Amino acid sequence: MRSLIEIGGDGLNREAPLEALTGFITPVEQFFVRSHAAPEAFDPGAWRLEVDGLVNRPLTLSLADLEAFPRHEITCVLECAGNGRAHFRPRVPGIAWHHGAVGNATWEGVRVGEVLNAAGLDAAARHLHLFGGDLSSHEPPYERSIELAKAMDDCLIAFTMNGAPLTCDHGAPARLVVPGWTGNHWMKWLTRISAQRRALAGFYMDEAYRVPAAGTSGGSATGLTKPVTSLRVKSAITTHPRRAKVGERVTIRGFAFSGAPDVALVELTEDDGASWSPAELDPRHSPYAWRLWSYLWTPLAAGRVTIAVRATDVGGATQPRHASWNPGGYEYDAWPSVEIDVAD
Ligand SMILES: Nc1nc2c(c(=O)[nH]1)N[C@H]1C(S)=C(S)[C@@H](COP(=O)(O)O)O[C@H]1N2
Ligand SMILES: [Mo]
Repeated sequence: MRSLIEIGGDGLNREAPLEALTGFITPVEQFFVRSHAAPEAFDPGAWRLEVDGLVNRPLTLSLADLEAFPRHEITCVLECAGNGRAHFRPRVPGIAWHHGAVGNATWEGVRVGEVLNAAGLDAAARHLHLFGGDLSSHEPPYERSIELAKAMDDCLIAFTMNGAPLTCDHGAPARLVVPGWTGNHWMKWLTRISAQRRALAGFYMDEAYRVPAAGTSGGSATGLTKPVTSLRVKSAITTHPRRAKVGERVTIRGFAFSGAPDVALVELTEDDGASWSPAELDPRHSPYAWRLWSYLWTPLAAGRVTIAVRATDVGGATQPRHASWNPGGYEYDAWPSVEIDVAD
């Protein structure tokens, strides 16, 4: 089993080698970690979640209190908004992720909506402010807010990942799960949620995790930006031979996902996009989970062949040839490609 690769930068940042991401469920040992500050372990017995702000009955919940709410489970992708950043040209500052800051896991927990309703959510609330237990160990503090509509719709306060209690690296004892949205929304070591009229202000809302609101390559004329939210349609190649022989069939494999929330089509090209052939999609899928795919390829001529892949989601969006450059290096979604040397 290939282990995670330390990627450097502030905090704890590890990504998976793409060739390890071949399963429908990503084991915790191969699941990337992105922590702005070195994570601390929390005593689950002493841990409390504060629920306050625009609520009629502010709550202080122990883990046992939280676990008494109805349990829900979802299998979905967690991807860092900066996954692929190392491949932008010109280069951009920030953690230089290759393509392994992504994984697909089963998360179990309770609905944010049910917890907020138990606290008597006020109709005036529009945003949910999120605070984690690593706040004091980082400057500026990693704190964020999320639109209440998304939080109420399908977000979970999760305590398990792939059937086992969350590890400290992944936010134990409880973290937010935001199906179909980029990882920056998935607050770890959750200690307080606060219903508010307005979005939270601060570096991680107003400066980081934003892309140009208009224009396609590098900026809007107006300088307006918007937050990264829904995952873009994306694919990756995890398995391929480096060498092949004319007339001998080989298998190419990978995964694809979208915030749409499902993938409709994965295609491969060996002629730089002039023609495409569909890959076979694995039957396992659920909304916001990734879809494994495989493609049987028989080379017809000797030489070095570049094979590229693109995915199309159920909303009709297709992965672009080139990613849209932006100063934060977010949403890298260009066609992935590999080279195979074909001999006679
Ligand atoms: N409290 C806290 N939550 C956090 C972070 C953090 O640094 N502190 N990093 C966020 C980012 S940017 C990502 S991509 C995901 C990564 O989750 P993982 O480490 O479980 O893969 O956690 C998010 N939640
Ligand atoms: Mo991230």
